[in-house]
Amino acid sequence: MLHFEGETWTQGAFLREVQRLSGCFSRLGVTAGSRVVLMLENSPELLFSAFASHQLGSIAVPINPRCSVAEMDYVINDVEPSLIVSEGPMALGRIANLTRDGFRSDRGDLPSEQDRRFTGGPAAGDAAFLFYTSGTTSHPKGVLLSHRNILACLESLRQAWHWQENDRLLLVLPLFHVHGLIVAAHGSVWNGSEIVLHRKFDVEETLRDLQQYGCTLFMGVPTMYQRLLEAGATAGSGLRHQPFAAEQPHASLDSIRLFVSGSAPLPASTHGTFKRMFGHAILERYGMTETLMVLSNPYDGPRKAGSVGVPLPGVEVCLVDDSRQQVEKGDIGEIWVRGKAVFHQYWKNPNATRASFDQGWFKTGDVAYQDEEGHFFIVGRKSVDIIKCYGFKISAREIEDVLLELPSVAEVAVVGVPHTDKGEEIVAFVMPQQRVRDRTETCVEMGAAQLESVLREDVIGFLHTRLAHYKHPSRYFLVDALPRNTMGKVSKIDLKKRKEVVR
Ligand code: MLC
Ligand code: AMP
Repeated sequence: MLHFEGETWTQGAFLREVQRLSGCFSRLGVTAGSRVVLMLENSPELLFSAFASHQLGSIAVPINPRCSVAEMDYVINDVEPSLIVSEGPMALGRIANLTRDGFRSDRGDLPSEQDRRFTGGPAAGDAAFLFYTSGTTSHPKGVLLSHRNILACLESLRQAWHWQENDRLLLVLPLFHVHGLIVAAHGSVWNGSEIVLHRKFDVEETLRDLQQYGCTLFMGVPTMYQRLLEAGATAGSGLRHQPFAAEQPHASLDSIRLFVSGSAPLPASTHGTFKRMFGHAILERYGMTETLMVLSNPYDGPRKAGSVGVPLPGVEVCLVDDSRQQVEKGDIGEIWVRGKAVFHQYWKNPNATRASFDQGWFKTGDVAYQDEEGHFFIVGRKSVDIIKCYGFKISAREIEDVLLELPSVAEVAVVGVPHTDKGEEIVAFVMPQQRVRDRTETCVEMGAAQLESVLREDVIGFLHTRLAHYKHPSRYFLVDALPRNTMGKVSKIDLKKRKEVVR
């Protein structure tokens, strides 16, 4: 059962929509192995399209519908789709473009051979999805996930989280990343449970529907939990119920059996306050687009605040030092992962694929230690160039390369700085081509408007043409020089620690 903005689809109605669409896709030229770009806001149509693509054995490529034109061009050139499903019409040469209106009005009959189900369609090893994810390089890479990868992850989560047919999930995560689309949406379909889908996360609608629909499951990124706490603590926030007493669990969320957090570190304080305020110990888990879900706190047994738990069923994890040796308990090492859910290749990028595996292990780039009981604690990432903001992975290099295209910019360094709501916020240090005469300090924070007047360029307008909004720096510093180490490389660690930056 799927609920969305007052409409409901039973399992049968859901399947009929999927089948109708797979017929429609097929007539538009989609075949096994061809790519179908899904550029839609959260909606039932996005889910129907993904499953229609699965039925045809094609590769679904979900992308952020609010991405910039440049980002969209990059993905479209990379995947060469045969179909783009979007909100509105696009002039894209020979690529078929199915708009939402076309989508709703297509009532064509189905070819009978396409009457296949999720598991009975393409062979389990065939590619199901291509997700674009940022790395340490400027452009995001396409992660090719097979049906086998996805089913391995979903089966592991079914066991670990006791996912059942009578569960009802409130789904507010964006459906263009694995957290929303694979873990939450496909997880629900795999278990035959219900979805209450929201277009996007809104605190009050979330609190309302958790109660109104009697939801049993909720999955979110730490920002969402932080905002739920703020709403809970604020009197007169428009909620139906009294403001929650900090020391008393809020009874109206009783139908929920599991709150899950992932995609970014959940601060131990958020875990503690949430437990006091709502009476639930959030279960934190760790994963990655390339590996799907890896570590999880236990469903039964204590959930340790600040820990991402232990390996999920069917997943092998080890911690490795710089000389590729496994570290002792308590010591820090890079997380390496092996298992059926781990992807096999980046799209058209054999060099990146080769570089990210070692003897069959995928090297995550995340750094952690294990306590005496075997629970993992993430301490950071190997690369300072990866930023996690709102649970989105962002490449500092990508933003730097865009800013460097401005003629007024000589050098630039982008870093992630801790932030209560976002997890990390994006901070840019900009060194202009021309020294600014009336300035004596070497590192001055300025708003975007002031930066534009100093640089005499439409910085923000330019960023909009190139990057989705969540990748735009939220703070700018004008500098005369960037700190460099003995090798001449910009020392981002020093920038992150600058007294002007730390709030
Ligand atoms: C958004 N913004 C816009 C805009 N839409 N600005 C102009 N025009 C528009 N149309 C702005 C927002 O105001 C905000 O700016 C910024 O863009 C970020 O947008 P947003 O993400 O929509 O922000 P917000 O609405 O505040 O929502 C926060 C959020 C959301 C946490 C609800 O970001 C979210 O759903 N995040 C989930 C990410 C996720 O699913 N990650 C999983 C990756 S998979 P400003 O200036 O206020 O910053 C993964 C693997 C794993 O990591 O382990 O799961
Ligand atoms: P993505 O590439 O968007 O799939 O993001 C994956 C990355 O998110 C991981 O490599 C981690 O850096 C981060 N991540 C996911 N879950 C957690 C978590 N629970 N705690 C800390 N970091 C996390």
